[in-house]
This record gives sequence, C-alpha cells and structure tokens, in this order.
Amino acid sequence: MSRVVLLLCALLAWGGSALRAEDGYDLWLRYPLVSDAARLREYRAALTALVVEGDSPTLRVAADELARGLRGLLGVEVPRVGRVDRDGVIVVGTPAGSRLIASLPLAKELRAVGAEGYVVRATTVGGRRVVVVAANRDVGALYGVFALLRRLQTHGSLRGLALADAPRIQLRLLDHWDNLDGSVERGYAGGSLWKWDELPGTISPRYRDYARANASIGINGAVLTNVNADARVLTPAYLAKVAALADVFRPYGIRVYLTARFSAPIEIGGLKTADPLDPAVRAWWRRKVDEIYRVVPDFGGFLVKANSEGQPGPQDYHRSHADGANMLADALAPHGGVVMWRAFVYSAAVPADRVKQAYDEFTPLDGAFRPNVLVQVKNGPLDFQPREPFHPLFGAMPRTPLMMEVQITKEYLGMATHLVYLGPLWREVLDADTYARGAGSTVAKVIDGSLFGGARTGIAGVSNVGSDRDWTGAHFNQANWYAFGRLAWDPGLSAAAIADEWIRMTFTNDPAFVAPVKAMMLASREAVVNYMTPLGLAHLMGTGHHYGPAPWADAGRPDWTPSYYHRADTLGLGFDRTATGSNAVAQYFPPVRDRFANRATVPDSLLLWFHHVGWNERLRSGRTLWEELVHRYSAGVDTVRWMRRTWEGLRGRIDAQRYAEVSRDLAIQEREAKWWRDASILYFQQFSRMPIPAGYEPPAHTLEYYMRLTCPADPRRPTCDAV
Ligand code: BDP
Repeated sequence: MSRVVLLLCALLAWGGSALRAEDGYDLWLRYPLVSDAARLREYRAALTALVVEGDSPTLRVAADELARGLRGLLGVEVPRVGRVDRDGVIVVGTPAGSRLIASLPLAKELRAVGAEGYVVRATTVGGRRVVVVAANRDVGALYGVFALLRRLQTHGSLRGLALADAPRIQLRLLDHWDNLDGSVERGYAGGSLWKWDELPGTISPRYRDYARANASIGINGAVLTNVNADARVLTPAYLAKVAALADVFRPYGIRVYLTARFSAPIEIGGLKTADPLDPAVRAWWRRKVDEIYRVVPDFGGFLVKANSEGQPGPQDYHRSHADGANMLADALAPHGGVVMWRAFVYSAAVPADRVKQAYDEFTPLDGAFRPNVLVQVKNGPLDFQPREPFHPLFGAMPRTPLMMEVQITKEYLGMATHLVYLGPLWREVLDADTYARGAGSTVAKVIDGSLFGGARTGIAGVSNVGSDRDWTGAHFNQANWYAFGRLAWDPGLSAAAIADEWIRMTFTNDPAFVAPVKAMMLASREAVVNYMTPLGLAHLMGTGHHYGPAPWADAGRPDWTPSYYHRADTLGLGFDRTATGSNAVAQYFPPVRDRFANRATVPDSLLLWFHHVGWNERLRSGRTLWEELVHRYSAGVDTVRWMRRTWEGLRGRIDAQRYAEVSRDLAIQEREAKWWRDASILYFQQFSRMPIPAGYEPPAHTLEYYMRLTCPADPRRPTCDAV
C-alpha cells in the first residue's frame, strides 16, 4: 500500500476513533494519531525509517513496539531498512550488536547509564539526520524505545533530543498476591491474571501485554504468588507453568520470582521439619532451587513472609529470621538469585505496640544476612494506611540492603473504586528524612543505596493488576501502576510530572483536560486521608473486608481492632507513642524522634499517631481537636465533591465509555466518603460529647444505622448500597 493510501486509512480510522469507546485495555500504550498538526509534521519529518542492527528477542520486541507506536502516532508505516539511506532514520541497538552504534561517539554517555540505561539522541550519520536509541544491553534499548515513544505520546519536541537515563534502583518488582485457585488476596482488581489451570499449554495474549506495560515503565521483575504462600507452586507441575510465564516475560527484561513457603520441605518434600539449620532441610532447598533453575534459568529468587500472621518460619524452630533467610540465600547464591525477606512481622502474642515489632526484631540482625538477602520493609510501620510515618527501620540497618514495599492495590484506600492517586503518598515517604546520617538521609537514599553504599537495591509494589478488562478494576488505578514503575526507576520524579505524562498517554493531551485532571489526582490522596483517617488516625476500617468505616469494631485480637489504634476516651483521642506511652517514637533518629515526640513540633498530619490529645486542646488552626476532626472529615468529602464536579465539566473531552465509568466510580466515592465521615464523626462524638460545630453538615443517619450496615461480599466493589 502506498504511503498516501495508508495515511488516508489512518486518518479515516482516526476520524472515527478520536472519541471511540475505549475500555482501558490499552493502558498508556494507546498510540493514537498525534492530534497537534505541527507536532505531527515534525515527527513525520524526523522519523522516517528504522534500522535495528543485531538480533535478539528483546531487540525484536523493541522494533515491534516502535513500529506499532509510530504506526499509530504518526499514521504511517515506518519501514525497516538496512542502513541509514535517508534523513530521519531511527537507529536502535547496542555497541556490541550494531556496528553503526559502535561507530558513534557515545562511549562516555553509555558508560554512565549502566546495564539497563539508554541514550536517545538526535545526531547525524554520514551527513544524514538520525535518531539514535543506544544502550549497553538490549533491554536498555527497549527502555530507550519506550522513552522515545513517551516523548511522542506526550507531544514533546524532538529538537535537540538528548535523553540519557538509567534506573536508580536495581530490583523494580510487582508483587502479585495471587493464589493458585485464581483468587487474589485483597487484590481488588478481579481475579488473578495467571490462568494456572490453562498454563503451560495456553498462553493468554494478556501475558505479553502485561510484560509490555511493565517494560514501558521499567519494571523488571514479578513475584507471581501471594506472600501467604502455597508450597504447591514449587512442585514440578507448577514450575512448568511458571517457566511458561518466564518465557513470555524474558524478552521484556522481566524475571519471575516466587514466594517460598517456609514449611515447604514438610508439605511437599516429605521431611519432618523445616528447621533451617537441619542439613536435610538445607539439602532439600538446594535441590529445589537447582530444579527451578533448570526450567527457569534466569529465575530471580524468593520472597518470604515468615513468622507473621500465622505463616511458618524459622522462629518455629527457635531460629532467627537471619537463619531462615540465609539458608534460602545459600541455595540461591550459586545461581545469582536473591531472597527478599519481609520485615512485616508480628507474632501471635499481642505486643504492647504492634508498630514497634519489626524494628525490635530486625535491628539486632543488621549485618547477619548473606549478601544476596534484601530485607523488604513496608513504607510505614503499620500496614499501608492512607497515612503513616515512614518506617523507622529505614536508616536503622546500615549493613543490610532494605527494599521498600508499597501497596499499589488500595486495600485500605477504597480499593478499586475510589480515585486515589498514590504518587503523593510515595513521594512523601521517599522524601522523608530519617537523619540516619544527619540531615538529608532520606528514605529514597536508603533504598537506592546511596546512603550506605549497599550493593543491592530494590523496591516492590503490591500489584493491582488482575483479570479485569481494564487490568486494575478502574481506569485511574492504572495511574498507580504507572507511577510505581516510574518512581522505581527514578525515585526523584515528582508526583505531578508522573501524573501529567500518564494523563496525556492514557486519555488526551488536551490541556483543558490535563490540567483539571492532574489537579484532581494530586488532591485525591489528601482527600482520602481526610475522609478516612485524618490527623494521624489509622486502622479504622471494618474487620475482614477492610473497606468501610468501623471504628467501633471489636471482634478479634486487640491489635486488629480500631480501638487499639485510636484510643478514644472521654478525655481525648490518639495513641500515645511518646515516652509516657509505648515510646515507639524512640525508634526514630534524633531530631525526628524529638520532632514527633513534642506536641509543639509534631506535624498535624501525624498528631494522633504519636499523641493522645485532649478534645479541647487547640491545634495550629486555632480549632480544638474536636472541631478540627469534624473539619478534616468534612474537607475530605468536599474535595471528593469538587473532584466529581471537575469531572462533570470534562464530558465530551474523552471517549464516552471511560468517561462514564469514571463518573460512576466518583459517584460511589462521594457517597462512601460521606459514609466514612458521618460514621466516624458520630462514633467519636460519643467520646467528645460535643455537638457538631456550626456550619458543618449534620450526619445523614444515626450511629446505630452505620453500625448495622453490612457490606456485600463482593470484594471488588463492596459498596454498601444503603449508604
Ligand atoms: C495486610 C493484608 C494481608 C496481607 C498482609 C501482608 O491485610 O492480607 O497478607 O498485609 O502484607 O495488609 O502480609
């Protein structure tokens, strides 16, 4: 077909597709025709053909992606050619595989970007204008291709194009909490993406699209299975399935990892014990690991949840976490695999303050782990709440590589339904200053290895990807997958910049859409903090489903109940974690410790996390605690209302299907924000015994009404219709 005809076809297709219904499957890789005419002309002149020297599965997918992207964005077929025979050739490759790339003066730039980085630049070859996508390894070239496409997708100029980038963190992983029966532990994005019953014979096309999406944001590993592990995944039948997935992911630079159930030697190995110092147990794991590497030669390693929430672990045999981790590490080391040992531990015995336990158990083990062990620490010391202070372990284990684990799936933040952009939450944690080595010792520097000079670095996000057509259960949840990848690659990126590129790529470059939607996204995290857990409150949700408000819930062990955390009484509200209380604050370095411990300096946002505050005490705003509480809860609802109005003003600017689906979810979110507010205010009012201050909306129902509500069992959208 001639170029003209192709162009016509593309234009026709575009005419109908500009606002065609979209279901979200294409994520941020939609590649619609560039709508800005000047940019389109610029791109068509600058990008006319493609040269890929060298051959490998990774280079092939890079070339395919580039061709696919250009076909959509430019509306023309960009031909593969053998050499630079015209202006506008894109040259992709590595110095090792491409003579052309090797001949260019890029050695210094390439040295600086390491194994996974890339250099993308406009230059000339034999007097012809070219765009070079160069890297040291093929996977870097793939990342460079995605960087170039991102530039086009966001309508950036190609003039003087000179990108050079490399990931600051080595292991950038998605942790899937997926079970072998196809369910997902609190995944809330539908069922598991992995069709274990069909594998290895049937390979869903979604696996490849999942890998493309991950590679486009630099994610280079996937833990396939739930931390609450099932030993069966280590049996030969399942390993064949795991190998099939690994084969699909490999060209995209993604390694697979598995969760290792500590008692597997007993459950599937027929041993009497799983004691990590027992020679038979050690030999069993060595054989098992060798077997895994026979089918998955680039297997990444194990993620382990041990002696936490009833999971088996080395303490069952009076051994330490280090004994357990090191045993697995010794089995993996000959193959280059790692152990990610989770610090999310708390024992069956209810501790005085649950948030202290990880620090108390792990700091004595600093330096005791093998070099291929990383300790994986949640961002905060409790459990993925809308807001927590940063985890005090960051900075406190200078001789141990600490990975950070964040939760992309929003277990405690409205799950699939609520629009909550997590970029600001993660930015807040990464920027938190631990003061471990004086001012500037941020969490980002702990996990990227620059503070203590550790050899291994990593970050993991609990995935929200599932089997829903839109992958994540709602369109805006895709932004959190995207933001996690971008921050894992560069923990210095701003939440606003990430939101900006995601909106442009996912919806439209129309400034009248981008600006208001970005504002919504950036306000959304503080909104959820306000309508669920303002002022440093935490863990007020219903037991089991973790969805709606239930500050009154009192079933189960004390440290799973809201009253353990909020400590409301007639005098005041909040958990005293200063020296007069649990003294958890002592786990932070000075001056952070002093700032949190002192009522005059603790930020309002963490006030009730660290202090029990009298109902009539005045806060910085001049309002009393009770007034401020009502104020914040109300502000959270107001923000959601504003988000909804903002969205209503955008009708017609994007396709109808996604617009309508977001509208539907925002309506649910508004209803539920009010549910949270009203139920929480009424509950705390029993203790404050004060009226709702003038000017604030009265709750819609009585406290008894909210206490009687039960959520339907659908964990994806367990909205209480009666709210
Ligand atoms: C909590 C979840 C639970 C997980 C646990 C974990 O409620 O389902 O198993 O964390 O991280 O957030 O191990």
